[in-house]
Amino acid sequence: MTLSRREALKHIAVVSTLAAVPSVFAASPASSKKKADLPSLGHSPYSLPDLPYPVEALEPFIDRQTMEIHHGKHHAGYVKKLNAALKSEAAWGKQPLEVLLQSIHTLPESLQGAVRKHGGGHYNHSLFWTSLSPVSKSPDPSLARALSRDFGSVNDALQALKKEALSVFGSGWAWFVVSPFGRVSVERSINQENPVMEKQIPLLGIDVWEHAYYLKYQNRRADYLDAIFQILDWTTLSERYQAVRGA
Ligand code: MN3
Repeated sequence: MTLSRREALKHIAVVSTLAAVPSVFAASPASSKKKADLPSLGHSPYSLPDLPYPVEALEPFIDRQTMEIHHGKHHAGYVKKLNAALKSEAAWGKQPLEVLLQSIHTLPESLQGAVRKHGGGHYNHSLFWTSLSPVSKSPDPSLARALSRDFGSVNDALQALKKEALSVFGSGWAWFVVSPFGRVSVERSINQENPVMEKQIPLLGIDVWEHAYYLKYQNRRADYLDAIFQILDWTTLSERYQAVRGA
């Protein structure tokens, strides 16, 4: 399928505004400047990324069975359905996932629903797995200073994120987003929508779909959030923050 001229122009306009938006999947601060226009999730066909730790590594905070189903079934399902939707969309299929998400309002109608659900699902979970670690340290001075400036303290920032996460009705996500000037704020989204669709830069997304916690925590979403805060990968979050600040 080829883009109409009008669609193509709209698309180019969107893409040209994206060059300055850094990928949050930068591998390290050293490479972050080069990553700005090279999102590492790439373009279709997508594949399910490996977890960056063994499937049971986050116990007792997140149990093995939840991780197996969440990563191996739910996330895998988003990848499969996203690939299926993009298979017949030659032009859009070559675009990086972040570009598809940022173009959500101008995508052809036939593609919009699939990118919103499964593109968002693939992006959000890829970000989520790499935001957790069995070895949680603490934010580096630059991120700690930003959180203290914008919320009062690192703990106040987490409490603000928790409040936002508890206010998600039904399935969705709670987010730390970073402005290009380094200001951090909290947001929430429904289903698999995310800040990228609003051209914002996510630093951290917390999955509050029941599939993320129900086996172990049942209806106790607050307990799940407290557990997640014990296993945040502050090293990666700090690198992401620096990548945005340094871009
Ligand atoms: Mn999920």
